[in-house]
Amino acid sequence: MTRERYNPKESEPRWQAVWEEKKLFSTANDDPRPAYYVLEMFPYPSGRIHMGHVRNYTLGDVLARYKRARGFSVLHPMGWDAFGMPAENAAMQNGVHPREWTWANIASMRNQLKPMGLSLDWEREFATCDPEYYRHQQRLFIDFYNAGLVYRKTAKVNWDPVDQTVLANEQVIDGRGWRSGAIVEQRELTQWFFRITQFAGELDSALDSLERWPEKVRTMQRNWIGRSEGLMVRFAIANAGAVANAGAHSEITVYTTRPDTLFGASFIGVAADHPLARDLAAGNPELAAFIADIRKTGTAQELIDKAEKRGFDTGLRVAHPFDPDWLLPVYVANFVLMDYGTGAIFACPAHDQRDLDFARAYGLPVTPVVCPPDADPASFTVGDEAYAGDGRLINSRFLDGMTSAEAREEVARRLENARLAGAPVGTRKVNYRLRDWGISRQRYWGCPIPMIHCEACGVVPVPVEQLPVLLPDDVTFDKPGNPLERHPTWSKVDCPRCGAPARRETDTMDTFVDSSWYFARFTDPWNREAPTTASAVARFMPVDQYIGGIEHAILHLLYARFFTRAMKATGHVSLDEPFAGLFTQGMVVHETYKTTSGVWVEPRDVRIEGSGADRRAVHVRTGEAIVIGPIEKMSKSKKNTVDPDEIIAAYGADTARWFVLSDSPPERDVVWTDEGVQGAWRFIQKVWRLTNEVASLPPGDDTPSKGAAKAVRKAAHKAVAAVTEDIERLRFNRCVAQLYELSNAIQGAMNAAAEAGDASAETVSALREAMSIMVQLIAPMTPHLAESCWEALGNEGLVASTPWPGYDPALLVEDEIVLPVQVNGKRRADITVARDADRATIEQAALAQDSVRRAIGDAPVRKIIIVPQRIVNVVV
Ligand code: ANZ
Ligand code: ZN
Repeated sequence: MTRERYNPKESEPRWQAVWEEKKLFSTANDDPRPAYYVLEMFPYPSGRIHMGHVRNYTLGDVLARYKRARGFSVLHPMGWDAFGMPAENAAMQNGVHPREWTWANIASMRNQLKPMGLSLDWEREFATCDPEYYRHQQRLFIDFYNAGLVYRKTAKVNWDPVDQTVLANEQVIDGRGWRSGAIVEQRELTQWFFRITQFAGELDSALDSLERWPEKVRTMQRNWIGRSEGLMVRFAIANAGAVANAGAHSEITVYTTRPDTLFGASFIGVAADHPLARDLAAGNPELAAFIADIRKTGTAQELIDKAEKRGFDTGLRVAHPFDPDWLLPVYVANFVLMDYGTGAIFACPAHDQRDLDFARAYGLPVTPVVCPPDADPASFTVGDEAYAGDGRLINSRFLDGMTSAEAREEVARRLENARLAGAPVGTRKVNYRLRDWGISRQRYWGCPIPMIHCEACGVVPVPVEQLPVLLPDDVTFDKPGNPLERHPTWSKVDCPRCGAPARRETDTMDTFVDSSWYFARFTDPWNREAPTTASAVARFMPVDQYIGGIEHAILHLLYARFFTRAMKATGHVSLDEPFAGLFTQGMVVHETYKTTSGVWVEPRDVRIEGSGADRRAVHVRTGEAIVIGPIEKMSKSKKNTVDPDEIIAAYGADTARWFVLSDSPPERDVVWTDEGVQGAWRFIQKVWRLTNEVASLPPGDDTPSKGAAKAVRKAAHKAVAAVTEDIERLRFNRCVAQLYELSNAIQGAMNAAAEAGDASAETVSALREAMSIMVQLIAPMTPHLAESCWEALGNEGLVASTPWPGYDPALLVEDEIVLPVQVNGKRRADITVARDADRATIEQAALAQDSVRRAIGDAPVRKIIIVPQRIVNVVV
């Protein structure tokens, strides 16, 4: 009997070599079996993998291995999201070239990933910074351009003064650059845009069809897209002649979602960039100065929402659409955005907080017109807080008494029929908050935009046969700004159309572009002619299960959904939605530690002593007392990280994998603890010990089994059913619990058989069967251990290529049931009887109970009611 400890240092590399040699995880595109595509969000090559990666890839790997065992041809690839600022920062700080830095990081991270034993198809690996990848991205860009999905416009942009680049609105968080943390400024630049708004409606409505996406993510996307139904309303300008430069304007069109509040209108607000404001400013230096001033705030919504409300009275007056004698002032207002709706609003201060703040600042009327359901219409007033909800209309002439919904409809109907200069005053309109995606970045380490600017021809795409537009190698990083722009020759080219000297575009693409189609490229990364191959896309797409962090719930996923539609429109794929199933995993978190003087200390330098209320920490080397802080996401800044390399070196990959799967549901955070890791390690040793005990059982003799056989078979078959269902639903922590239970059942059966002296053939083979099943079930999670056990049990081949076990449904049926017994409706006892026990047996068992007999006493039993499988009632 082997009593040796399981040694992952020896077995893990050995099994990895065997899998690789047999090319077990290479996926052939012409495999006749049905395909299953599981993908984890690919990593940025920062240099080292962290526990978040370990968790993410383990989750995907369990599914990949399971689906393979279920007979699917599984596509499970890995690559690198390799462009981006950190490489340039490294170049600036350490003088290392971004390319070298990136490829060196990729090499070391690949070396860290391989020991995890992930069942990846490494033959499909690519990095997005490889010209063999980005040339195809340039091709897509040109195809999108020709399809009208890419355009250039001058726009106000968010400028990150530290990274010296433009940021998308999505990349501005609390008014700061998402990467640099610098306060964002506003600039006017000519930029390249993807026309994501063309698909706004589809991107919104198709969310309903994504049934295997978390509801939370769908809601976040829905809010981001921001569909609203409203009304365009035209207001006639009453005094254009009296205001300088207003002559060309006779009306202002606003977009409103609250036409019910029209009688609460107090003023009109137009954006600083509204054509009317621009024209008026040309004749009014004071207004021009005001506009220049408010431009300093960034373009991001949250910035504008937070900024103090400021306005400028243009002197213009417009007529209320329902009352030509009611005139409203027109302000240029800093909270009105040009790129939403029409860039103009009517303001109703009582029912919109921004309007209210503005009205209070400028002394404008505040008339409530919607009375909340719980307020008294006669006395309802608005103080500092607008009432934004629905209610009953007041102070609104013919709308009075209507609900908000009725009033919205009534106003829309009337204004659709009213005329101004021969056209309807009101038009219904659906609007989206979503804006087009600005992808120009003034950076070096990104995919070059394949466009050429010619004085005579304008913008000309690089001819497709000349792709890729390669990044030059000889660039400098000694000053901020775009190295491509200051390169002496790179941007100097001849115009492909007329041959005249022209200028290459020096902007590169936002790195979110790179990750917007990599999943499609994985289906055929060998195609040199085109970004995708129709048959491969058809075979593998959509991704059956995509797994990644919730931080990508909006941007990355929305861009990928847009790209898939744009690629369909340009003939590169034939589907709309890239990810049929989405799973967002929780984070790996850990306690934080500090010295008493407030310096962060790494977990590896801390020893925990005592437990419960007495639990305390000391520094391993100095013995000084350490303060235990809250549990937080592992981060370098708080030094509460645990290095996967160290864990794998000490315990092996299987222990790390088992632990990240075991402690909490995969969508929740998992707390990394030393005790947890120890527990995982002990379980792995236990499975190994049990395997060897079962493997060394002598062949059974022909005495009849003493009953242990059936119990252990039942436990194993039940575990198959339960683990199968739990894996299908990604409830891996429950699989872990099932497997703990099964190991206990096998151990129990071994002990019982030994005690009873039961060495029957039936029992021995039941134990062997149960142990083999245990090994098969655990294989997706701890694949190396499983191979070693499979070998020790003397089974054929590799468990990694063995079909998933089935189960015998008959063994899942409980053959005994518990029935409550009542006497005159009062519960007195429970009896355990065979599921198919007959009436007489049940009656006899019920009446044999002491507590039942006592309750009956001397009274004669009048009848016994038995509700089959449910209850027994004795009536006296
Ligand atoms: C009058 C009104 C009264 C409004 C009221 C709201 C409350 P959503 O739902 O997000 O589409 N709005 C329209 N265009 C704007 C712009 N360019 N800049 C700033 N605000 C703008 O928002 C629509 C509402 O936002 C519109 O409805 C408009 O104000 C404002 F009690 O019209 B509302
Ligand atoms: Zn030209």
